[in-house]
Amino acid sequence: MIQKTTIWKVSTVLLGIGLVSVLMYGCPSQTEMLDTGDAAQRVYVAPGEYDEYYAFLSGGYSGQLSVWGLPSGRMFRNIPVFSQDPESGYGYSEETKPLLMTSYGFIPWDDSHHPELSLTNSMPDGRWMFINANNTPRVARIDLTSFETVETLELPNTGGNHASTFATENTEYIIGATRFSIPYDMDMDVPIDTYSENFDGSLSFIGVDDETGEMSMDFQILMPPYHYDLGRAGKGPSADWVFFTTYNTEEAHTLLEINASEFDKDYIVAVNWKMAEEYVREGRAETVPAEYYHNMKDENTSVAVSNVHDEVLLLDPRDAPDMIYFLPTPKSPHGVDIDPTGEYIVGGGKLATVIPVHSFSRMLDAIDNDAFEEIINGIPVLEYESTIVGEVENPGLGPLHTEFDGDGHAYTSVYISSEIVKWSLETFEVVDRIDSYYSIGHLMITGGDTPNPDKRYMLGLTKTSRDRFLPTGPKQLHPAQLYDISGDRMEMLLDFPTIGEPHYAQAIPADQIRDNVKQIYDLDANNHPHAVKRTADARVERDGDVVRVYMTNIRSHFTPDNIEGIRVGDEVHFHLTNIEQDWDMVHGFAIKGSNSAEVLIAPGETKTIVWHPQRTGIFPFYCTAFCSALHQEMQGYVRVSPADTDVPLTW
Ligand code: K7E
Ligand code: RUQ
Ligand code: CUA
Repeated sequence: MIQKTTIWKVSTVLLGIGLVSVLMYGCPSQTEMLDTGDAAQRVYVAPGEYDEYYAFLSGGYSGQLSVWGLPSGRMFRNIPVFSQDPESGYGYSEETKPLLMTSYGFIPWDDSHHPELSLTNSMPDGRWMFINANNTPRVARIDLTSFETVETLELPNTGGNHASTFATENTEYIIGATRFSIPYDMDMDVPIDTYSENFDGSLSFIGVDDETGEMSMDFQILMPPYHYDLGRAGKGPSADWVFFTTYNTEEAHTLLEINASEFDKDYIVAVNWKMAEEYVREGRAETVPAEYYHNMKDENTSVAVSNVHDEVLLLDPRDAPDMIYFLPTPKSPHGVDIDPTGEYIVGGGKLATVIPVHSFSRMLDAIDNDAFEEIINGIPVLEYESTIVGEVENPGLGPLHTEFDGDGHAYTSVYISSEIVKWSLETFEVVDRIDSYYSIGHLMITGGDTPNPDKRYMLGLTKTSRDRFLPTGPKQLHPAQLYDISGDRMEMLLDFPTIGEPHYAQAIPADQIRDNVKQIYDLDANNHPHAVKRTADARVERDGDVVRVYMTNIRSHFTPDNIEGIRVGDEVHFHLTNIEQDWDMVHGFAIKGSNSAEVLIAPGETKTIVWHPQRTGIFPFYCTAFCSALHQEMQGYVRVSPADTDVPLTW
């Protein structure tokens, strides 16, 4: 039976949507129009000059991470992380395929939302970048000397890892959490309507080795069956804590858009990770079965290797007191963000009419005074009044995410009313607002999530472009807008399309990493098992049906370039070593009829692509990257004969 209340709620939602369209189409523009020439000047980076910042934008459903310059809005690189990339061969080459292995097998795609730079004293140190996979829960590490994905780690017993990746003060941990509650034992086959009895939440603490960056699935915390949306680490006084937002504390499993919005408040979860770590050290965590993959590029050979694990440490808050608290927060909060001083914990209640601001010091007092409303699964719920210090009024409709300028202001993205509101951390009053085009998700201020923001640029990552660019059909790229926030008012400088759907982004001053970036892979240090470092060593070897071609590439020749004696049904491994040692001197390799991809091989690197010839004939292969005036000559032939041929193997 459909109850009246449901009908009422449905109509409120519809009313909301009506309001949304008014706001989206009818909203009078509040944009501070800069003199165009002035805006152009501020984003202009002259030919041959460098940008001030690297910006890293998550790719959302492209599963990638794109690298841009600020303020120019020029794209430098698209780094494949969780998705195969036929352009580079990532996820097709034998060296990179293991990075996409999971307990569900090889997964060629994912949805990546939140990039995070590694931190030292809560400031980006320019060593690594981490990013999450939302769908088949994983985290990845990208090496910022090569801008390549070097490691992926699967999160066991998790249903969608959205709250990742956020780093603690010195990257001791990267945090993760289950977005969708599911039975903690993932193989459990139960009716969905036993949600409240059988489903669980979990938080993940992924350790990061300070020297090598290598990740490890250190422990998980068992939580009530809510949805854990976003995480953030504290800083300064709150550096020992991490925070997560929850929604669906209603424990609904159907019609969530209505049923998970019923309560006035959900929670921000505050976890003392130092204490959790101590409990784990004391042996209070239980070892439970958990199958997950940990894949990493071997430093020596540059070949990724998969390791399968079968257990994880699980801490139950009922056995670990004084470690976790719930801070009631209106209403289905999405983002949680911590101000530069580490004192304010800002929620983004996407359905709330205010932006709630909690105080960390008041939270500690409330804990000391046992100001608890109730205790859920060993987790005390603090009284709302005991932690809240401000409610920003009139923030617009649908506040999501907040960043800071270090000058006493916070900037919150507001999705439904499609704007950014700037408010004071002293008075909690809105002091400025500016339109976004259109429907903003995250925003990112240069250093805006650190203790020491640069009050320079703000990037708004918006969901739809509509009329902003020349139209390209019903589906267009998601835009980003660059704002100058150095003055009292926000000013829009630039509007540009991006790759995939950027959710969050990170920025770092360019001179902090620029000089550490590798120009080549050192050929002498190439210990790939199938590398050939001199043209004289190039060769072809057969072992049963497996043929290995040890091939060198150098301007403008493949060695060998004519191969005969390949048979239908063979498995042919082309091991390609680019023996150049010049910056940016890449070669590509592609062979006709291959159903795999090409590979691009960087100077000094070895990459392998496997080919299964299926019919006889002459198959040309060639270099796909225009590498010299004789690039068109960089080619070869493979002769494929019947399976029972007498043609000898020659090259
Ligand atoms: Cu708000 Cu996935 Cu960070 Cu997108 S999430 S907007
Ligand atoms: S060839 S430079 Cu096809 Cu003219 Cu590329
Ligand atoms: Cu090598 Cu073109």
